[in-house]
Amino acid sequence: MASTDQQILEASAKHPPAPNHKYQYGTAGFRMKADLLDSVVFRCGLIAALRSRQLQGKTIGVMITASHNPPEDNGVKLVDPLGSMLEAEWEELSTRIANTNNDDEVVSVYNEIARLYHIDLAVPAQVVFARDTRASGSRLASCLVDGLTAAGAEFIDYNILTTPQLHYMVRCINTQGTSQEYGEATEEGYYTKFSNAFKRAMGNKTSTGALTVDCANGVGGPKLTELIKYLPSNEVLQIKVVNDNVHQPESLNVDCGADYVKTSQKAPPSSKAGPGDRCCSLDGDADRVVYYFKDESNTFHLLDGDRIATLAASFIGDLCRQCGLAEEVKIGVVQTAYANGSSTKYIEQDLKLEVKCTATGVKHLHHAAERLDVGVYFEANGHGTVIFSDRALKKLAKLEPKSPAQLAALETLRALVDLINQSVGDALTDMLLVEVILARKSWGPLEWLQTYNDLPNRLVKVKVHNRNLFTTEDAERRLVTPAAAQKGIDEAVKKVRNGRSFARPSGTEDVVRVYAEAATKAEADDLAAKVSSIITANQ
Ligand code: 16G
Ligand code: MG
Repeated sequence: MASTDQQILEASAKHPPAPNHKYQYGTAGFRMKADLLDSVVFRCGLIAALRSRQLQGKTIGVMITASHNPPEDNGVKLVDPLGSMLEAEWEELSTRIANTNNDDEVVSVYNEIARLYHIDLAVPAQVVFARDTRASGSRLASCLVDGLTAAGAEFIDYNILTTPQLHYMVRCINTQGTSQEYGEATEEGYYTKFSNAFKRAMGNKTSTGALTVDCANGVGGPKLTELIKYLPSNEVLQIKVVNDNVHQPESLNVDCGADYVKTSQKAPPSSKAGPGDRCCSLDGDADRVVYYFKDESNTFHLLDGDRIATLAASFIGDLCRQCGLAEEVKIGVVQTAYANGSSTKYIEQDLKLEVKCTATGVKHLHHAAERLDVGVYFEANGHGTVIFSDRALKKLAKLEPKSPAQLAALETLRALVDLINQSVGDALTDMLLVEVILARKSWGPLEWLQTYNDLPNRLVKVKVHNRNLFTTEDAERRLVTPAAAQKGIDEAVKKVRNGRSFARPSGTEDVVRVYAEAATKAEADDLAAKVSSIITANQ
């Protein structure tokens, strides 16, 4: 037996899988109760090493996080060289090795993958990893180190980072010394790059009133506190950091954070914000953000991912027009079926931009956005970013401004390219983007809200015996099976004014999710209830 095989065999024996547990690399990697994950994280180390070798030693990232899940959960996901999500084929290989039952088989699956993909096991493998603030993180990181060591990979442990910071590191390392050099692969490099871009994008503008940032008691707290040190003074932008207690990991995502705010449509109970105060919430690993405020009559208003998308698309669209690039640079917005119908209508009819709809999950939106010159993509839940194609970047680099106004627009646009994290949706940089746009427009949250009116909507979870019975088409907007269910949904939708509804199996929980919107809240609630009962009856 080769010595690497022996090392993998011995190390694998120290990380036995949980008995009878079926593991699956889902929409956001493996995610579950932390005590079931040791073997999975160990084996992800093996997969990361193989993937790096397959790509001739490019650096692969591994992030240990369970995002908005409860504190006792954890998860692991792999990051491809440009900071994007792992290629789908490799998700399946990860699932396969995770479900392998004994240590000999782990070794044989490892070697089989190498054979299948013609991987030269002598190529040095490079892996970087980080974790969020969960109590189980350091134990799982040591499982990963065991896997990487057994596979003979070289690695850097970045310790605690936000998910987008890890994606940033991966992209920086892999672009070093190329024309696409992204930045310095250190935390300081991250803060310097984005704070400098923020200063350039703000120009001489200042924001009105403080921004309160709820950090979900997660990794976003300490990282935002660090970022603030690099940002301009309070006169330009004042940020109040709340829910940043990472010393009590059991408080992570509890009654706070982006998922709490989006799902319950209210501010965290701890919020002390007054009417008109601008607030936002990050999730547990700081890759999604939603804004909100209370109006004078204390009514809560959510400014979610759809709102960030429309704000960014409209602002970038205006800048492109001012630069004379409107015809040459194709701007589009990518959404999912969850996007509020009013936002889609606003983008198409008012902003006159193209909208694409994809299946749920960041990687689907990202891939669709890559086909545009400027791809603005956001899920309603606050995951998203804006990406610029090489073609668009070349045009921006070459453009000779013909007037001072054009020069100003061009400089702002160039600063935005640097401000927006191109590797993945990043709550911290998305937040800075929103702050720039609001300051530049001299808008508060009320003006932002008034751009269009959301259709009342309702999202419900339906427990089913087997969610795999439910299959979809048309970017998850229609059910293929059970066929009778879609017929029922079509009929129910027809009876409601401005009605739209769909049902899709969750990629992260054993449920079917039902979304409904309509002209009034009562109709949206009714439609959601009707569609839920159709799902229950047709399984
Ligand atoms: C994951 C996805 C998120 C998606 C959600 C849907 C990433 C990084 N995260 O959290 O984008 O909205 O799953 O969950 O891709 P669901 O399938 O349970 O509705
Ligand atoms: Mg997250």
